[in-house]
Amino acid sequence: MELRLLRLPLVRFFETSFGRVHDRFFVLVTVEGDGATGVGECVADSNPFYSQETTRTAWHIITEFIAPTVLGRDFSHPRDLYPALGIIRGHNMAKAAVEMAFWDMFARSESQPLCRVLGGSDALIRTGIASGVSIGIQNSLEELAERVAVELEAGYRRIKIKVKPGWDIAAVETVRARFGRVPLMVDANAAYRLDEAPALAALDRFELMMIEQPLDYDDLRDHVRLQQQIRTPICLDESLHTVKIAEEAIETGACRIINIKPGRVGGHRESIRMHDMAASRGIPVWHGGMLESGIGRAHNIHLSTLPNFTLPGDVAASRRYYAPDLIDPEIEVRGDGTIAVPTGPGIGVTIVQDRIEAATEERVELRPTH
Ligand code: OSB
Ligand code: MG
Repeated sequence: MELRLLRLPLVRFFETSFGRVHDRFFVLVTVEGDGATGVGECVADSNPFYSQETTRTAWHIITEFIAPTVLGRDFSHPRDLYPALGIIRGHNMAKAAVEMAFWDMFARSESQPLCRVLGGSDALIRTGIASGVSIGIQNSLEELAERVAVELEAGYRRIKIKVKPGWDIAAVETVRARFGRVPLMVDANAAYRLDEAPALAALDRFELMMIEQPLDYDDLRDHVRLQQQIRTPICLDESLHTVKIAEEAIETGACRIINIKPGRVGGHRESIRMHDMAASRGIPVWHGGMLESGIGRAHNIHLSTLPNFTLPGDVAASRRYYAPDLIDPEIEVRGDGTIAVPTGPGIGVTIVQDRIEAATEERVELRPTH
């Protein structure tokens, strides 16, 4: 296993309710075995604002705990990796980075595209996945309208705008006034409290597809109460770390839609389980994004081919994030708002090693000790 610490500048800053970022600082995992290699990208950020994990905690957990548990061990299938890490509580982003590298390696050793190994639907593999965009908080409403215009022009199937108290009603109103009934949703990244329910109920008249994670990152109870006071469906992101919590959220009415990010739930296996559980309860899911490079993005595209990913995801073109991306050709969105599923073995994209080297700040190789 090789770990690299990479820093990549974003094409444009990205701002959420917890702040503005200008680059991504992340761990890239490469695993080798069975005559094949696989790569996984850790979505933990340099700060613990979206979740408790950071780039450095992921590095620590992988080197000290995950690598010694998995290296040199026989696994007949990548689905067996996550359960083998059960003694490690949490740290799903660290686990996911290794687990996803393992899936890529497995798919390559079987000479299959990852989507086939994950159980993607023939229809989505053929047509490509529906792509949406997540637009951060901007300096002004005019700037927001410009961003939305550019993305609609590119063909994206759904617009998501980040909101927080003070950047919500006017932002949504601006988009509706300029662009009419385009598929629109908002993401608060836990910026509100239950006593602000009236402000959120005021969004009902805009017929949003959903409001994502309005309340605390670790809450279900207040979301249940909020959903009883607003018509807009609640979608949960931060609150759902395990399939069991997601089940509880559905059963109690804390959400009507689920955002799946493999990093947040511990990798592809747990994402598939969450997807299947939601499908069996008639709850639609969509694929979230974490500003991934083309490597993590490719993993996300393959996972998005599972049949209950019925809503457009936050999986967009490379050029919105990195120029150049770490892969060539980069990921592009087509005029109809879809992204083609790479057809080669594994994640099916070509990594440009020079760009990896240029972005690397630290590197370590880990080997079996037994
Ligand atoms: O809440 O979905 C989120 C980015 C970083 C952290 C959290 C989130 C996001 C996004 C961006 O919304 C999605 C993307 O374009 O990758
Ligand atoms: Mg979100």
